[in-house]
Parts: sequence; C-alpha cells; structure tokens
Amino acid sequence: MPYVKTKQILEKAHNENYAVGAFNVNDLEFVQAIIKAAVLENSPAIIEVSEGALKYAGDGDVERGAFVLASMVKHFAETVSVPIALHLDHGHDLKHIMAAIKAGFGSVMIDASDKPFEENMRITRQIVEIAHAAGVAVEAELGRLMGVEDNVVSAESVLVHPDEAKEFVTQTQVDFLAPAVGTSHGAFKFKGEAKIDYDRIAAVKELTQIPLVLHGASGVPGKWVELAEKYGADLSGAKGVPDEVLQTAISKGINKVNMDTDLRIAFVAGLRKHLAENPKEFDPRKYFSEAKDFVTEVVRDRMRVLGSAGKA
Ligand code: PGH
Ligand code: CA
Ligand code: ZN
Repeated sequence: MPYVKTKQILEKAHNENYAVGAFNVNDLEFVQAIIKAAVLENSPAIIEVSEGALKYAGDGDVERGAFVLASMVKHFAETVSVPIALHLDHGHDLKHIMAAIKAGFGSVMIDASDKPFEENMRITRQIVEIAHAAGVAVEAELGRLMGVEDNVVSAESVLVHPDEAKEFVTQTQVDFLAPAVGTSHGAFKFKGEAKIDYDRIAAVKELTQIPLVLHGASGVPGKWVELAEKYGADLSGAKGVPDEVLQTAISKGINKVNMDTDLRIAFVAGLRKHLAENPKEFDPRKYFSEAKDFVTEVVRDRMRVLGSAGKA
C-alpha cells in the first residue's frame, strides 16, 4: 500500500464518514514522528507541506525542497503498511504547484481564496487542468480564514456561501474543497468560545458531495501548552478547536483536517524539556528524539479524535 494518492485516502473517508489528519512538516523529524503514529494507530495519514516548507527544505530552492521532502516521504511510506499521501498546502502560484507535481506529490492545494469568486474559480480551473493531466488531485478554498495563513493575511473572516460552493465545484472539477467556516490558523483561534458554522458545512457537503477540508483545526491541547510553558515558553491566550467541535464538524462532512500548530507545540515542549533537564546534552539525536516522541503522541491522539485510527 504505502505511498498512495491523497484521493484514495479521502474518498474512503468521505464514503465512510470520518476524517484523516493532514499534518504539516518541514523536515525529517516530523515525517518520522507522523509515520510512526500512523503505524501505531493503524491509520492513514496525509503529510502536507506549505510553500514555506518547500523553501526551507530546499534551503531556498523550492524545486529542490519538493524533491527532498517527496523522496523522504516516499521512502518512509514504502517501508510501512499504512497508506501515506503527500500534499502541497496553500499553493499560491504555478512555480510551487509545478515543483510539487514534478516531485510526485499526490495532491496540491491552489489557494486563491483571497481573490474575488470568479477569479478564484478561473485560477482553480487552470490548476485543475494541469494537475489532472498529471494524475494529481486538487484542493481549493472558498471564503477566507481569519488571521494569517503562511503569507496570506485577511483581516476578517468571510465564510463560504453554499450555493457558490456548488457552482465552484461544478465549474472547476476540483477534488477537495476547503470551505471557510469559522476557524483560523495558529495557536490563538478564539477569544471566547469556539464558533464553527456546522450548518454551512452540512449545506456545502449536501450540494457538492466531495471530501471537505477543515483548515486551522489544531486543538492546541492544554497538556502540551502547559508543558511548553513549564519549560519557559510563553503561549498565553493559546486556544484551539475543542475535540467535540472537531467531531461535530466531521459528522457534518469534513474529511481532511489540517494541523500544524499542535505538532509544533508538542515538539517545542519536548525540546525545551529535554534541554532544561539535560544541560550537558548537545547531541541533536537526543534532544530531537524527545521532541519527536511528543509529536508522535499528539498525532496519535489526533488520529483517535478524527476517527482515522484503525482505518488503514
Ligand atoms: C492548517 C493548520 N494548515 O493548512 O490549516 O492549521 O494552525 O490550526 O494547525 P493550525
Ligand atoms: Ca485562504
Ligand atoms: Zn491551512
């Protein structure tokens, strides 16, 4: 099974009503931690990389970064029996999207959600034509998330309109859709109570009948925030999407759940803890190992919450 297409993983999730985590990586350690979690939970997993990750992994060269990350993920995936897919997260231009397609990614996201509806539709349609010709699936976004997404800043949240979603999917033939329904990226999602528009998810699902994606879906679990803060981090005010909220969103039609922040916080907690407790340590294999173990633990926990555990 090992290295599979994203579409294979998400169509099963769509048909059987659960969600699969799409976990952001920049480097070897997170790839190892996620694949280990998938094996231990007998879960499918999607590994995703942003444009910034392509640049980071390639040390400034995005094509090189795409090949480095894709070969790492493929080789790891081929040694395990659970399905692992690779996805480009928040692609904004042809350069990054072509780099991912050439490197063998199973899917790419074109995020033109900051453009007016018609323009988003036109750009997405173009990318779908190019990607589908290469056997690569496409995710697009409608509406805007609050806050900062990699390098897109939108001041306010503009939620998806279900009738537009239907037209968008029909016109573009996009494979997966990320409807803005009230989440935002990062560790500080909500001032008060978490608010997600479940009815909007249900309406979009009903009208499109394709796998839906929830961005900004990290739970920011207190356990990891407290541990990181115990060893010197300042994450005051951190707040994520509670597990029950995620599960309700999944029951309304979400099949891909994007998480980056949770992994980052677990990693930094492990790193800080290890360095604080072992002041004589300077072997990266030691301090990265504890950080990696924490990432594996948080990913396993997310897989159980999403319902992908046991679905490999
Ligand atoms: C995300 C990740 N990546 O595309 O949407 O969101 O910041 O909630 O992990 P978080
Ligand atoms: Ca966007
Ligand atoms: Zn996102």
